[in-house]
Amino acid sequence: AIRYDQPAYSAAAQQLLAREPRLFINGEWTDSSHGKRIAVEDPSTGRVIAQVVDASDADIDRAVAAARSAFDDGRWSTLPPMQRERIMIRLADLLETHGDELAELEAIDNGKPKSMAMAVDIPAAISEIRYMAGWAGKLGGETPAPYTLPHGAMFGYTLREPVGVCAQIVPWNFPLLMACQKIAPALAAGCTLVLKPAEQTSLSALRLADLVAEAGFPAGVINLVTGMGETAGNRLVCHGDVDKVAFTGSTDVGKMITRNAADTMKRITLELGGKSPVIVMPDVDVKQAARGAASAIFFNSGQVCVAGSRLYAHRSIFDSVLEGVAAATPNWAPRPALDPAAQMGPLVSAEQLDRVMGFIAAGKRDGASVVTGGDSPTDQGYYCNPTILADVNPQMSVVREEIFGPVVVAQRFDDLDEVAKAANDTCYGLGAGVWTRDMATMHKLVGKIKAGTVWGNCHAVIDAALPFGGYKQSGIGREQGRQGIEPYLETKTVFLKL
Ligand code: TXE
Repeated sequence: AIRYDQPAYSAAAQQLLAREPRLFINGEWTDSSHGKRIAVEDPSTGRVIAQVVDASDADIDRAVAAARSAFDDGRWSTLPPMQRERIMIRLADLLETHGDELAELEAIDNGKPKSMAMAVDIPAAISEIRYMAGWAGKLGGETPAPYTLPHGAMFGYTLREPVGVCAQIVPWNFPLLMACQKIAPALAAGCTLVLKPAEQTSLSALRLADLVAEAGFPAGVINLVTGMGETAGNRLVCHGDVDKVAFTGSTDVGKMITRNAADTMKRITLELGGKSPVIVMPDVDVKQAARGAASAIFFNSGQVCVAGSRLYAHRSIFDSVLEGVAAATPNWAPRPALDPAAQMGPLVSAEQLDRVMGFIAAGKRDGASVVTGGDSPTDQGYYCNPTILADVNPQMSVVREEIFGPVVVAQRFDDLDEVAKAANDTCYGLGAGVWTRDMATMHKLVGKIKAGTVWGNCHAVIDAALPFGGYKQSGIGREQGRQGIEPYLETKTVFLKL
């Protein structure tokens, strides 16, 4: 086994790690009502590097109460929209100023290479806020022309009002980006919120709360609670004073949230799991498509909801595509997240590594063959080698279930209808990649594939201005773009008899 050394943390990171575990409620750092803690691990080493609060019911209730009164007294929603926009832009600017530090926190908390966090997570998080800030002053209703009924003149119009207090529960794969994707539309709409990061990755959210205070948000508008899903998360979902839940995470928990939010008829948006196909047609530049297919699955160690985890290559080029993906794997050999040479880091946790290894073992038992990887390069930290499985069939769990690791299953196909059917043979519908130079083929597949996003000759590109979300069991609603702010707004219709 290779021994990996994680380079030393910066002074800024060490300072954050040394902090007393606290919650950010009503504009200040406060102690939890009890002493329960969650250990924070660096997945590159497996070492415990900090403790965060495991919020109690009383803590959650306090955070919700703060968000409730901040919403009810209108301290945020009745600010002139351009002022909300300015404060949001200030937060985005602060994230930019502290980008390097935030990227390091993501690296030591999630395990992703710092260089990747710098290139992807941080700029995308900032864009979410800047883009949504622009909507604050541009939201409005409809005003049809007045008309006359026998009993008098009528004038009707609509108002768009913020939905209220939002519980925002995010996962560990893109901690800061997911947090910003959630808070930005809520803030632009005039909502107040309680944010709960994943228990594995709370560090960047803690730093975000500092920057929230510095940006000048009124107290109680943004509250941050760290804690476990089944307790803190569930308390938020069931809370009578929460109006809306926005969740990104597993499909199983998404279903549970749907059930638990039903009693209070909360508005919900869910961004859940996926098993996204990557389809390679016979006319492509094979090398280029293979490199694309490799990064579609190995980026962020495959811990991406739209990871291209099912590779379908046309029979005539299958072997060379597979060779190309295999040839790319050395570039994705996992390394410690702070190693400047790292392109892929470890998985987030021992639990996730076990889960991924369990899937690989099941695939082998079912008869899949391992083309590359399938193992861990070291027993220290949670590394998994980039893995390609071939000789699979559509019944195997490795083909059907979301693995959420650097594991791709490769299959052959003969024609377009067959591959479209195979691509759709899943309960998920989040993303799909199509590689072809023939635009007629491209458009045909775009039309046939049931997924919230289809990428042509690329994969996993997102943009704050374009909606993101899932068909089928990959979710409900859309985030980002104009559509992303809708779930944070109610519509009130007003009729006036003149
Ligand atoms: O997710 P969870 P886990 C998938 C992926 C992964 C699997 C398990 O396949 O292997 O899920 O990961 C909070 N009420 N995705 O167990 O549990 C939890 O605290 C309210 C895909 O880590 O869904 C965390 O903040 N909240 C995915 C968040 O939900 C609850 C990203 C996500 O955790 C809760 C992550 C409850 N009862 C995992 N239980 C994607 N779509 O990108 C948990 N939580």
